[in-house]
Amino acid sequence: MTEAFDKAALDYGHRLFIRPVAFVTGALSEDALPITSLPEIAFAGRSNVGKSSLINTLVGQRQLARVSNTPGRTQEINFFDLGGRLMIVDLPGYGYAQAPKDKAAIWAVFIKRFLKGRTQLRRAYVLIDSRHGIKPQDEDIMTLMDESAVNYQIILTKTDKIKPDELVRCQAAVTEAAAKHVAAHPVVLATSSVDGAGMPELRAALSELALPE
Ligand SMILES: Nc1nc2c(ncn2[C@@H]2O[C@H](COP(=O)(O)OP(=O)(O)OP(=O)(O)O)[C@@H](O)[C@H]2O)c(=O)[nH]1
Ligand SMILES: [Mg+2]
Repeated sequence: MTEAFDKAALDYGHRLFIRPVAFVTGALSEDALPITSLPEIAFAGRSNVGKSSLINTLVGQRQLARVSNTPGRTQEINFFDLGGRLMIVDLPGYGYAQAPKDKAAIWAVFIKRFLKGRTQLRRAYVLIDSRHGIKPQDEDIMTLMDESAVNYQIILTKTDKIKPDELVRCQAAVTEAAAKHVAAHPVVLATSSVDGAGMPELRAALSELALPE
């Protein structure tokens, strides 16, 4: 399933994302979370799936969120204020096998409590590597959000790395899996931070969740 955005919606999204974006804070614990009333959207997903890269491509700044070849790079919850209209949240990745067990467990609790308890969170995005599809840790996070009534949508990443027919198959399989989750948006977005695929549509979707102009 794809979602159609008309030119006006795409333009509106474009206008939001040319606004200045500012790093607010990186929170390592719940008491360090910023107190704001801005609507928030958060990017969640396995370590190395491309969360920080997606944020950089969305806002058109190469080094806003820290990107790394080393999985587990983003260790705190990072907040970015987009033009005073939307807070973009970069979550630490889950499922990083090499992380020390105790550290991984602390992150998992922190991420889960954030997703469950953050009242201004309008929508979470669960990023899935288009080469790998949905993994058990993704299922866990999705089930947790179903149970906590957190709206979320799946975004396929790194589509520049697969062939068009592989993308069609992956999107169909993931769409079918999403349909089994009550809180999942039925549309699965396909993106690439390298060639920019899916970015205008994602900007348009996010602008609907932001404070109005
Ligand atoms: N080809 C390609 N590579 C990508 C894409 N997005 C991210 N990458 C690469 O994947 C690696 C991980 O990207 P990050 O954005 O740091 O991933 P992350 O999900 O933020 O990782 P953690 O913070 O460790 O959870 C980097 O080497 C990126 O350059 C993409 O769309 N296409
Ligand atoms: Mg990251």
